[in-house]
Amino acid sequence: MTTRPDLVLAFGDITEQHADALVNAANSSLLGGGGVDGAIHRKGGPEILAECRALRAGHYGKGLPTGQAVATTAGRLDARWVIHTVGPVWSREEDRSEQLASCYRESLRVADELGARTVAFPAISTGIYGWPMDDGARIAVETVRGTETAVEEVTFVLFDEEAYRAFAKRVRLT
Ligand code: AR6
Repeated sequence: MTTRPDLVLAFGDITEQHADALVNAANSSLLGGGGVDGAIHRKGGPEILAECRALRAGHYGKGLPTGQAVATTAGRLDARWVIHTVGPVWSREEDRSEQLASCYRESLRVADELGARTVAFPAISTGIYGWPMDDGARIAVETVRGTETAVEEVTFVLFDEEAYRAFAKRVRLT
């Protein structure tokens, strides 16, 4: 059955969350980085990186394209899976909103394939990739609200006050 998931806002570090699946704001190498990606690999342990390397050795030899998503184990995190997705780098010249929306849609599609019922997302692209927070929140909330999925609960895990305020405002407006 597909319904609209309940939206929940949480404040803090996504690696402290419990959910069936935690979404990682990765890069196309899948081999780690800073921000959420760094925290997930640090806390989740080497099993996650080992599965990422296996993905690179197989189907994703050229890396995971922007806007797509793929799952691995969650290692030592309090979750069954990590869903890695690659957000677009913010650009003033080019509208990459559809790629950012695709990250949320594709992550939910992968979650459905896995049978995940609860999913936690960070604010994809709004850190190192430079996406303005208000617009990142708009795309996140509109896309999750507009996607048919069997996921029952989506938690946006917001790392600072600005992010929390932007998502709270958007949840009220949408
Ligand atoms: N938990 C929740 N949110 C966090 C955490 C955390 N532990 N750490 C940062 N944030 P970012 P991006 C917030 O930079 O912009 C990596 O190097 C952060 O404040 O993690 O998609 C990857 O390998 C921001 O609001 O992801 C890529 O190269 C949001 O999460 C690149 O960064 C996303 O910030 C991806 O950049």
